[in-house]
Amino acid sequence: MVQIRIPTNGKQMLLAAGFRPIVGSCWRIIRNLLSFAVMSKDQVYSKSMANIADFRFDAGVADVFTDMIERSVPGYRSIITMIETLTGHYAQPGSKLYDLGCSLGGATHSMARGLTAQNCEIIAIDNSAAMVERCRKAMDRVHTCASVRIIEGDILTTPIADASVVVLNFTLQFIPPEERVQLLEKISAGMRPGGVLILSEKVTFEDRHLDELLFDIHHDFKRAHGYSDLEISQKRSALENVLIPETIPTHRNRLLNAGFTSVDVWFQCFNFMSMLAVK
Ligand code: GEK
Repeated sequence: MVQIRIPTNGKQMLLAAGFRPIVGSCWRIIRNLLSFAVMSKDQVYSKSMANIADFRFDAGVADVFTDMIERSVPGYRSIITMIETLTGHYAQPGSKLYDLGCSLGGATHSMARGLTAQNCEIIAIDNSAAMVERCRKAMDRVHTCASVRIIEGDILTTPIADASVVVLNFTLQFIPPEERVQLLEKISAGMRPGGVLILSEKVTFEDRHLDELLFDIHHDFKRAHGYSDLEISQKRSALENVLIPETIPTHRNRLLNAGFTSVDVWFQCFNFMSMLAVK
């Protein structure tokens, strides 16, 4: 995505140029239009912190989330784009499509774009009020043949029913490991035969050399995208007890045991991957 920055003194520039009569009424409209394309830069961990609290999806994170995830997760944009194609392929008429842990609705938006099956409902859920508020605003601008519901709630307690497409795009890693089996069993039980779960996760590797190599390469990726060593190390501490990655075989076996019939990786970039699990 092209990064556009609105000059903070834009309003003053227009006033100085003699546009006073129209500035007041138009400026808010211009900013709203431009805000669609604007990504605020993630500087959450740029200053040295005496104590680093556990990572939270609060308003400060929600404000910069698109920039944060695109500069932190290799392949994120490709996965988001492919969710559109996968939705077109797997969505069944009259079924429900779920985006679990939707954040600002990146994947929800892709599902809406890719959907051609009629009479579907897209349900996007997140337990961060800050994310849900911004997701609702962003989804207001999306045109789709489905009805869209954005719910503030816990995916562990939300019912899943009659689903043909379910997306867990980098969300399962934030669910306590002991809760993951039950969540995947609930998703599987709520899916139609032939439906798909798209599960994207940061992963670890059993091979120690490969694990350390890809861990380091991920940090090189972050440096190449403008994060300082301080930002990388403070964010890593904040995520330590919050984001718990697992190996690809652990994910595959758990999905098969949960009732999915065909499970494999369809995308991988360093220590980030996405799986398809077909019901
Ligand atoms: C994307 N899928 O852009 N219930 C509901 N939401 C939760 C829960 C829970 N129990 N736990 C965490 N979340 C998105 C990106 S981000 C991934 C997903 C990342 C939510 C949390 O509030 C956050 O918005 C999201 O899961 C994870 O495609 O930041 O790496």
